[in-house]
Amino acid sequence: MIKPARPGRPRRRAGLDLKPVYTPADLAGLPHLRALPGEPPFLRGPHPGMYTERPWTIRQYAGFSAAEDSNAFFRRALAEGGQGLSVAFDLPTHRGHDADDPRVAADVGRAGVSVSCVDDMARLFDGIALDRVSVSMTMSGAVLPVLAAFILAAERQGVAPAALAGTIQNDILKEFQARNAYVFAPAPSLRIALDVVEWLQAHAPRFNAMSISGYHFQEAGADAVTELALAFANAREYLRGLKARGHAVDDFCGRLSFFFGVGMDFYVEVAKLRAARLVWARLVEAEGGRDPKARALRMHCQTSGWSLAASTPRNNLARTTIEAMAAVFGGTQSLHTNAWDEALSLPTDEAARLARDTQHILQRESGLCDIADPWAGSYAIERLTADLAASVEAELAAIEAGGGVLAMTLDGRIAARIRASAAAVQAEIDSGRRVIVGSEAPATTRHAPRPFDATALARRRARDLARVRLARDPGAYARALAALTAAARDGGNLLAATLDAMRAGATVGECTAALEACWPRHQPPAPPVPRGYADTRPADDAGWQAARASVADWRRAHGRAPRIALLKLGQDGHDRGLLVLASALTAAGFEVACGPLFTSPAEAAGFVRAQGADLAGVSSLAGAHEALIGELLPLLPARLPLVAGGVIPEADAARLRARGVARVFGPGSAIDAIVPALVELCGAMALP
Ligand code: DCA
Repeated sequence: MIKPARPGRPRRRAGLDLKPVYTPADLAGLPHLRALPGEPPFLRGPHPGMYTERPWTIRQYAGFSAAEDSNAFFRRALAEGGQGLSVAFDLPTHRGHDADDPRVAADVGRAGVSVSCVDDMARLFDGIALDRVSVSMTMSGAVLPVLAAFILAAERQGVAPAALAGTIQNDILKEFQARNAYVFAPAPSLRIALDVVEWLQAHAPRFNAMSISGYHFQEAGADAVTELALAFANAREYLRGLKARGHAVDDFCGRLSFFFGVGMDFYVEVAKLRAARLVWARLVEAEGGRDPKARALRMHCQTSGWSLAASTPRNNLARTTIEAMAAVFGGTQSLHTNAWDEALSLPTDEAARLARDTQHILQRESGLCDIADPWAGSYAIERLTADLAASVEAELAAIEAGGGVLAMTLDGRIAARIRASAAAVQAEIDSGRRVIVGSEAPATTRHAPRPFDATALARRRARDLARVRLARDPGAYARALAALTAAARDGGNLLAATLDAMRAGATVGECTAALEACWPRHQPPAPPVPRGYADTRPADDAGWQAARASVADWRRAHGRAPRIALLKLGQDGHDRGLLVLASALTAAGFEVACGPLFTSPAEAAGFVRAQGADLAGVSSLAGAHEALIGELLPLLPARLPLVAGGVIPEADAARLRARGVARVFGPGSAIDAIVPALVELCGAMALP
């Protein structure tokens, strides 16, 4: 007699409980099973034939250095089969600074392309027909001058706004919750975002006026349910804001799109994307939307950058392929696949090509496009889809009950929750409960990052901007900037006023300064150290016990806890790694102070002194480490050890060590090894 197989244990994945076996009983009572793709509630996709009629858009996020360098890259990508463009701007541009502003010099052209004026934007799209290629721009902070520059660059090509197809991210709330690329405080930022939607609706109806992001929550540490719940809570806030301005939901919802991250929890991710469409259709209906176009969610997906590992990095090709397949099975309209080397540096050309070709293989060799929504009817996926949708709707109700997403953003509850979840995930990895294959192997891959000549770029950018400033009529641009300040103060559409200013020759930084005359730049206080690591890491774990014992020994010897100041420098607001480390070090027994974001090296040195730290640590993910840390080193108290971590290529790490940085911890460094290493460095200080 055949013994019935014994099902294994249930597993908890990305915020959901997965049963080992699903049966027909799991489908009982699910109302959506009979719906077809292209039909409300659109769970099975926004179009009837899905990829059988048109595959998803291969849209790779890219941009670096100056406009002409990125233009060459874009043209090559389009010639080699890229289907749409997605522009990565550098951090100074995101934060509304011109490339020749000395405060942001170290970050210019590093993590994206530097764009400060209409001429830059025109060079970025030189030879690329903006009425034929759809362009997505990841820009929310400095959305007004950057979008204005794009519209005016298209105008120079003879392309009217009405002919433009593309997307502007314009999702400002998530910047305060997870990503930190804001310029102004939440209230004026929200006004700016809604002004942009209004202007586009009136003048550029084919352009997607918002790309509302869950991706950044996932990257910052949120699970699948929280990713969707926060994206929809923000979407609901925008939607209600537009309704309050007198717009009908059906008039603008069709041009709001979404952006989700896709990680390694394959089944959950497929179900998540299907559930997203269900929740959105219901939410829009509840807010008064009736037009099917307004209720059909369209999305862009990006494979998870966070899931990429630095050791054995070519394994990342497999990870990205799996994640891309989940996005495709989930029915995405547009997809970015990460390059395998992104955990080591910004992607090289060859790695970027492999990432793009992964999508071509999926589209053209695998047969994945032959069937619309192929997981429909699966006991497991349908059940997970329904469970996820229900959990997301429960969270949305809880956010409403908690005072709404704006209130919860302003008082930091949302950010605190994501950070605690990120720290818990790290504790799972460190305790071996979450496996990263290859992470135990020594980093052996030889990798040559894209060369970058910061001095030459700074010279070029200064020359570009000097030319623009010289060519304009000083009276006209100054008057237009004054009108922009007046519009901020007294009302009037801010994109219209910014278009006037940039047409008169104003720059991104000058438009931002004109708005700053009314609204000061937003500088939030340093975040509190998140809990989460201590709650999740098992106390009896041997590696963790040894790490904590090393801190306890130091405390006994010195009669106090070792103090570490953790810093971000420059415009790099990616603070997940820093806050996870802060959580782990606090749990290990350190006293941790996190510095505020966007500090100069001099301000950071002042912070370290004020904290009386025994040790300082800098986390860098945006490539400006050599310049910024080099400036910080001589400003620190003599003999105070400085460590660095983040995405720092080995050659840069060697140079930093030679200049006096005590240790450089690459991505994936184990907390159990970091803690005793830091304790040892604190010991290098004179005993009291
Ligand atoms: N059947 C019929 N028509 C289709 C189908 C199909 N299966 N698939 C696509 N189409 C149509 C669309 O309706 C659309 O036409 P429209 O302009 O008249 O509405 C056109 O083909 C293009 O398809 P779409 O799904 O809009 O694809 P994209 O232009 O790539 O836009 C979207 C995708 C998610 C909506 C957009 O917001 C986007 O590109 N986001 C990217 C955001 C990004 O890059 N972020 C980076 C971090």
